[in-house]
Amino acid sequence: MMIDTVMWSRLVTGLTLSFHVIFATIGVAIPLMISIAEFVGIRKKDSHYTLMAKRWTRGFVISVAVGVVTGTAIALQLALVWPNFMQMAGNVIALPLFMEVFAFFFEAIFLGIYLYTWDRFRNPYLHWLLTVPVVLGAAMSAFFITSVNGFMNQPAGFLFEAGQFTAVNPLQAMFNEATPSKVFHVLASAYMTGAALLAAIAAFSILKKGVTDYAKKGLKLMMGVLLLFSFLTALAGDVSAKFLAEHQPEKLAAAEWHFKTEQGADLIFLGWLNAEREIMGALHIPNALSFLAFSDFNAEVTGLDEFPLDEQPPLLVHYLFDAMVGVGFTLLAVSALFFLLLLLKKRVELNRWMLRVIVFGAPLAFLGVELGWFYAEIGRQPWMIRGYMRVEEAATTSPSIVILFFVFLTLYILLGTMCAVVLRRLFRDNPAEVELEKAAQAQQDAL
Ligand code: HEB
Ligand code: HEB
Repeated sequence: MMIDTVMWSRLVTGLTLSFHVIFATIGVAIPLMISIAEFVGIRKKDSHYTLMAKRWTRGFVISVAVGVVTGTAIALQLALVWPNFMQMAGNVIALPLFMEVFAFFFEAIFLGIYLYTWDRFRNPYLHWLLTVPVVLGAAMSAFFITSVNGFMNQPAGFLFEAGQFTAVNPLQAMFNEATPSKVFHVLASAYMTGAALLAAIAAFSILKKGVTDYAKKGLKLMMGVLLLFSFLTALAGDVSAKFLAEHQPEKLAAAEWHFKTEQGADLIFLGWLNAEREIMGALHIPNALSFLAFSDFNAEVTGLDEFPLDEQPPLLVHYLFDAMVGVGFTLLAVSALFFLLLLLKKRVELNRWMLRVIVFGAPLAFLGVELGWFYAEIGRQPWMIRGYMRVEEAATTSPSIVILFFVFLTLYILLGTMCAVVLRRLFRDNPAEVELEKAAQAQQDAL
C-alpha cells in the first residue's frame, strides 16, 4: 500500500502524541502521589513516606523535562502538519492552547520552590501546601488540552459562515459538551496509571531485594490509590459512553459493532467480522448496550446504518475499545484482590504471584491510556473537526512530511533512551535503604 501525505501526517502526529502522552500522564499523576505520600508522612510522623515523596519528585522532574520537549514538538507540528486546521480553528482553540503553557509555568514555579524548601519550614504542612498548586497546575494542563480535543469531537462556540468559523466564543468552545466527561476520564485514568506505576516499582523492588518496610508501605499506599482511581476511571468511562450514545452515536456504534438502530441492543465483546460484515465468535451480552448507553435495558441505540458509509469510523476501533475496557477491569480486579487478601490477614507482600501481576500492571495501565486515545482519535475519523472539516482537508500537502516523520522518530528514541538512562542512574546508584540510613545518621549527628 502506498502511504500518502495525509497518512504520513497522521502517523507523525500519532507518533508524537503516543510518546507525549506517556510523559504527560506521568506529569499529571505523580504530583498527586507525591502530595499524598508527604501528607501521610507528616500525619504518621513516618520518614519512610517523606522519603517516598522526595524520591518520586526527583524522578518526576526528569519526566517533566521530556514532557516539555515532546509537548513543544506537538505545538510545532500542529502548525506544520495541519496548517488548514490551525487556520480554521486556530482562533477558536488559541485560548486553551495558550492556557496550557500558562498552567505549565504555574506548575513549574511551585515545583521549583517545593524542590528547594525541604526542611525549611518549621511547620511541615507549609511545605506540603506547595504540592497543591503543583497538583492543580498539572491537572489544569490536562484540562485545557483535553478541552481542545473535546472541541474537535464536539465543536461549539462559533457561527459557521461560508466555510469559516465566525463570531467565535473561546469560552464556549473550551467548555464544549464533550469537555466534562473527557476531562473526568483523562484525569481518573492518569491517576490510576501513576498509582499503577509506583505500585509496580515497589513490587519490583520486593521481588528483587526482598521485603523492606519502605517498599511495603509504598506498595500498600499506591495499591489503595490504584483501587480508588480504577473505580473512578470505570465510572468516568461509563459517563463517556453515555455521552457518546447521545452526542456522537457513530463513535459508540463503531466501538460496539452496532450496525442497526434497535431497542434492547446487545453488548458485543471481541469476535471478528466475516466478508458480509456479520459478527462471528463474539460474546453477546443481551440488552447490555442499551443499559450502558441509557441506563434502560430497552432503550433505542442508534446504529451505524444511520450514517453514510464515508462518515463511519473504522470498525477496527472495536478492538481498541474492548482492550481498553479489559485493562480497566483487570486493574480494578487486581487492586480489589490485593485488599481482599489483606483483609483475610494474608501477607500479600510475600505473594510472589501477586507481586508479578502488580509489576505487569504498570505497562498495562499505560497501554490502557494509549488505547483510549487511539479509540478517541480513530473513532473520530473521517473528521478532524466533527461535522466541519475532514482530515484530508486539514493536512499539509508537502511531501517532506516523510522526512519529518523520521526526524521525530529519531528524536523520541534518543529522548526515551536518555530518560531511561538518567532515571536508572538516579535510583540504582542511590537505593532507598542507603538514603534512609544516611538520614538517620544525619539526625544522630545533629543531636
Ligand atoms: Fe501537553 C506539556 C502541547 C496533549 C499534559 N504540552 C506540553 C507543552 C506543550 C504541550 C506545548 C509544553 C509546555 C511548555 O513548554 O510550556 N499537549 C500539547 C498539545 C497536545 C497535548 C498540542 C495535543 C493536542 N498534554 C496533552 C495531553 C495531556 C497533556 C493529552 C494530558 C493528559 N502537556 C501535559 C503536561 C505537560 C505538557 C502535564 C507539562 C509537562 C509535564 O510533563 O508536566
Ligand atoms: Fe476509556 C476514551 C470508556 C477504561 C483511558 N474511554 C474513552 C471513551 C470512552 C471510554 C467511551 C471515548 C470518549 C470520547 O471519545 O469522548 N474507558 C471507557 C470504559 C472503560 C474505560 C467504559 C472501562 C472501565 N479508559 C479506560 C482505562 C484507561 C482509559 C482503564 C486507562 C488506563 N479512555 C482512556 C483515554 C481516553 C479514553 C486516555 C481518551 C480521552 C477521552 O476521554 O476521550
